Amino acid sequence: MATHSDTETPAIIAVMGSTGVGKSTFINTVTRNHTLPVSRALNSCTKEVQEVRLKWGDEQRPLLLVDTPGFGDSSMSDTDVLRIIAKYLVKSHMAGTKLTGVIYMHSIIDRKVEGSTRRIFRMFQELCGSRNLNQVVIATTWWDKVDAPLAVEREGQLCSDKTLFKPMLDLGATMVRHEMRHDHGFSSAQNILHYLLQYKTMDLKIQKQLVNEKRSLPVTNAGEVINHDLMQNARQCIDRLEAVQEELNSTKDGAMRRFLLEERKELQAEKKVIGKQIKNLSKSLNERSFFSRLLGL
Ligand SMILES: Nc1nc2c(ncn2[C@@H]2O[C@H](COP(=O)(O)OP(=O)(O)OP(=O)(O)O)[C@@H](O)[C@H]2O)c(=O)[nH]1
Ligand SMILES: [Mg+2]
Repeated sequence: MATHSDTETPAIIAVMGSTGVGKSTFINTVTRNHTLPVSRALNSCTKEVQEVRLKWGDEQRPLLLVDTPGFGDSSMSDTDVLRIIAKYLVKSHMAGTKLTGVIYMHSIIDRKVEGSTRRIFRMFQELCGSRNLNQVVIATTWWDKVDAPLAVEREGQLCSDKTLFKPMLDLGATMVRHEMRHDHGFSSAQNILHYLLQYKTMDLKIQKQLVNEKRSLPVTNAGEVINHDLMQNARQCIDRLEAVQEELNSTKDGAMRRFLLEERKELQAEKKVIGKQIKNLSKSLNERSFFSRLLGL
């Protein structure tokens, strides 16, 4: 039987998603060892992109699984996480190594899908590009901790809601249950990889935009999704601050003034946080030079 040599370019599959959904656990399960740290604590765990090499199937095909930091991280903004992933994708694109598939993990335990998470879904779609979505598997996790009927109901909503996974599924992405109840999820993980490995390699939309079109991260479509909301939040916060100030100027009622002063304090704190995020963003704007250096321009 023909075997694949060690020097052969490996198939690459990246794993992305929010923090704590089980990305590193998935990779550890496939490799049947615990190379990657996982955390039971409330803090996010993976801070950098990490590659894990293994041999796949009877043919011993070289395979590279790419673990990524989770969105909604307890110590990094989503922009920071996107920047870390984008850097990795640019480097690998320039090294001539291409992805064969992407797994997006989502925990079925989440009782609500917040606006920030829905934004990550949209960002992820833009990161991949519509044409590549047939090489995307959306894997739901944590089935063992939710009542089956409830989990199935949530899964149905995830599939049918236009602000959740419906747009990606309509464009060819596949949604599967990654259940850990049987063999700790080993065969489930194998099925997902097996499905993705049938495809040829692809260029993600964000790779094309960063490398071929030489865009900077904030003006890629994925970057814009994250920035758009940030700018909108900033505008809303400033408008509300102005309105509160006007009300304060026009009322003499003691109780009302105390209430408004409290609200102003909260809004000022929120403005400070948004300001920090915008500063972070301009840091990534300067990455034009980082990518230019990388491109040798
Ligand atoms: N019960 C249960 N626990 C899970 C499942 N998937 C992951 N876990 C646990 O969830 C915790 C976090 O898992 P990780 O693999 O570190 O999650 P991650 O997505 O890599 O998180 P970040 O690195 O922070 O982005 C660990 O304690 C895992 O054992 C699952 O399907 N069911
Ligand atoms: Mg992790």
